[in-house]
Amino acid sequence: MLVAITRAISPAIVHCELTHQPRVAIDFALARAQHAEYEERLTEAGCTVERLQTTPDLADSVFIEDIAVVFPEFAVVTRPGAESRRAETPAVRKALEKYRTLRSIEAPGTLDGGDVLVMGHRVFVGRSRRTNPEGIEQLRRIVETHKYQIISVPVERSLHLKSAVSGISDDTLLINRRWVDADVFSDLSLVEVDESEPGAANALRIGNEIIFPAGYPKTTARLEAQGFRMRPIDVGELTKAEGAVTCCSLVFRA
Ligand code: CIR
Repeated sequence: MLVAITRAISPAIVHCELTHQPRVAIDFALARAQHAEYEERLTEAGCTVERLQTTPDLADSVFIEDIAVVFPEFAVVTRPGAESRRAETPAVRKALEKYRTLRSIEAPGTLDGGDVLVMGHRVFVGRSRRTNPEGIEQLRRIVETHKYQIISVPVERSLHLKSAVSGISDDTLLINRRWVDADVFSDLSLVEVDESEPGAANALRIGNEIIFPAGYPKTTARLEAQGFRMRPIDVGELTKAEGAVTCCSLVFRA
């Protein structure tokens, strides 16, 4: 069974963390409708969706990807780089403990799941504003016992590694080369986002389907031409909070 854990949008999303974008008004009702549609896409792709509740103080709770990294053998509960997000972890821990043995990132380490790109047994980890070298080192110690290799990647031009590059098949990445150095991915196939759509590198692959933001028609057409099965979704309100499609779920086989 494929499980997708999501988390409700908090009304405090209007006070969310912002790094690269100016604050613009978020229509809460529309954001909720878009999130519900996103969950429908997950269901259509074969996932059983389990939505966690939120509380009024957890501004960024919908972006659940940052709170854990789920491997087939175990899961790691993170210590998010933004202090305002650390209170998101207990509910996610509780939800995951019925599926996996859990490990944790501890202070002074910080790690956001949005910085972790798993491709087979290789784990690319963004060294970013949110993920520090100590967090990466802790992750390395946790995963190496299961034969995963950590590759640390500098991230300076985007919030997370997966804002700049994400997996769209077992050996293919969708990448914005202007935001991340592509050399480290040289033995994988790379599809570049259209130059006019720098935010398009975050795609959520589920099996043979790609859940993808509707606002990037040129990159969508490019991927369709290469045979990818695109499932567009309007996540415009979540984009205003610097979120995209991978960040709103934790998808794994139960
Ligand atoms: C934050 O800055 O933490 C949120 N406003 C957005 C997090 C997006 N997460 C992700 O792309 N993995």
